[in-house]
Amino acid sequence: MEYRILKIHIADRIAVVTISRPAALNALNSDFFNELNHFLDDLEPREDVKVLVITGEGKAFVAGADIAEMVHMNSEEGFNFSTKGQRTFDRLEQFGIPVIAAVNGYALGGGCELAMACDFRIASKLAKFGQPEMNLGMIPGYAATQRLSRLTGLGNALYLILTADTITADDALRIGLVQKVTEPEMLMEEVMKLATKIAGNGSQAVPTSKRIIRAGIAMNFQDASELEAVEFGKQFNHEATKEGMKAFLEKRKPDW
Ligand code: DAK
Repeated sequence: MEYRILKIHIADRIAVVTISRPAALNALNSDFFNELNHFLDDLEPREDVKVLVITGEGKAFVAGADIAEMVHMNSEEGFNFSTKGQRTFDRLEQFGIPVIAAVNGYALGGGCELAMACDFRIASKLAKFGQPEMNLGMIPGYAATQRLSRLTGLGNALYLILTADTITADDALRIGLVQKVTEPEMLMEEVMKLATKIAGNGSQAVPTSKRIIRAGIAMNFQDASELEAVEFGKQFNHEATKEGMKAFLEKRKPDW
């Protein structure tokens, strides 16, 4: 597929996807969802890629769903657009490798929801976050009503969605919406450092941890702990686990 919106760079076990529609502040349209799904189809079976990074080109990460496309939709098209977006974001959340949002600028509406569907959010000091849908007379549609409260607590989710206020990266850090804030010029360096660190950790242990943490949050504590025990046991079938323990005992770095 020829990508018109996504720029893709894969090296050293890390895939970086840059959303590139800067003239529209990278607003999410149908073509974006088609391209991202196509890319995820290609990436899914690859064993050489351990971490996915998503960022935006220009002054926005993503300024929301594409209002210019949405304004012309009838109810059936709106339903299809909604379904496609929700499935894509769920897919990212469940994707087999960790996904990092490198939030370089505006992350508003669907853009904030995209960042929240990723596993971590590292933000430039210039980033701004918000769910401004109320200003358009609508509610969030890509799960902000659910993910924002899980990430930041009920009060913060109610505040951000009901006021439609935009907050700074430092405030996003304070409420737990992002994990780290960097100087703008250091953003990609910090993100690549984090991605490299994760990519170098025991290869099956990273995706397994992600899967269990995400599955466990929807379970009661006892069932989730049982799931952990089952998965913990399965690891002993993996050479990587044996190698990690052997390397510790032999006082050397593991050879993964
Ligand atoms: N969609 C389309 N175009 C957008 C856009 C967007 N979300 N945001 C910005 N643009 C376009 C602008 O129209 C402008 O285009 P031209 O006029 O140059 O052709 C260009 O990007 C530059 O924007 P500005 O001139 O406005 O730039 P400023 O620096 O002055 O302002 C801004 C930056 C981010 C503060 C401002 O652009 C802004 O307020 N943008 C809209 C932000 C917003 O309201 N985002 C939320 C969108 S609603 C659903 C699922 C999801 C959703 C809805 C339903 N279902 C499941 C049903 C999600 C909804 C949303 O995300």
